[in-house]
Amino acid sequence: MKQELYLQLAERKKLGRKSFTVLIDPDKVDNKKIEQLVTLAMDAKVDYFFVGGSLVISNHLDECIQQIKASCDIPVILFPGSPSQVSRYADALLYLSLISGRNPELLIGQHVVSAPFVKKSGLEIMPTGYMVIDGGAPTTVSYISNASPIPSDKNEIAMCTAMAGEMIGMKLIYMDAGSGAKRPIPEEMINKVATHIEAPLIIGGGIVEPEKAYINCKAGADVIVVGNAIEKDTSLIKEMAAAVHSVPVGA
Ligand code: 1GP
Repeated sequence: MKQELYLQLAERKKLGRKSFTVLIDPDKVDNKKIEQLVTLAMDAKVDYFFVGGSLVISNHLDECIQQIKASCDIPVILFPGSPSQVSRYADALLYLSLISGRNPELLIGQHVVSAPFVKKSGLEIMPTGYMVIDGGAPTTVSYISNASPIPSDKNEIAMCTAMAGEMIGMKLIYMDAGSGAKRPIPEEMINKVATHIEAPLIIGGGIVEPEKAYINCKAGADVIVVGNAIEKDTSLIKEMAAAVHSVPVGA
């Protein structure tokens, strides 16, 4: 199985180099917007694109990814809200298992149904322990997943969940307060989790200020994901990327 991007992330983590990712929801972009985002992302030296959403209604996922791939070398990683969001044009797939919930469909059920299709795609598969953290209000992901998020002050639960996920074999841990969360994940929780796992730690949900992205990295995040705030103000791409990349290497 391909491992190129995972090995790159693991190496970056070893070196203490932080990565910035722009999340693109195919439902919210047209060709012109994609062109604008790609130009800004290249200029800002964005490390990755995540493409997906909890509820992708449009059917232009392939087209969206092909356009990004044709215009830049930034790796495109699928962040699927459902098994239908698989495109062979991407570079890799976050193979998400919702380890913070107790919904068997999202832990393993949907994976079983889609396994042959996913394997046939030829994508790099990145086994990812996905943890939804309470962001202060129900988000699309918390509603769709039909699973309770981890309360944002229960650092030990988050820590144990991430540790268990890693020991089960998850290569990445993604803690998400949900798109547009009112409250992003507290630094204390990020720090607690980061100091107890070796897998690269992805953090997203409700990050609207570059300072918060920076603080999260200092607390132990390896990858910062921003979607909503950039949809509203694309100039944030540059500021967010600069903040994440300004974290001293090895911090
Ligand atoms: C959501 O982590 C991502 O799944 C990003 O969240 O859209 O709030 O930046 P935002």
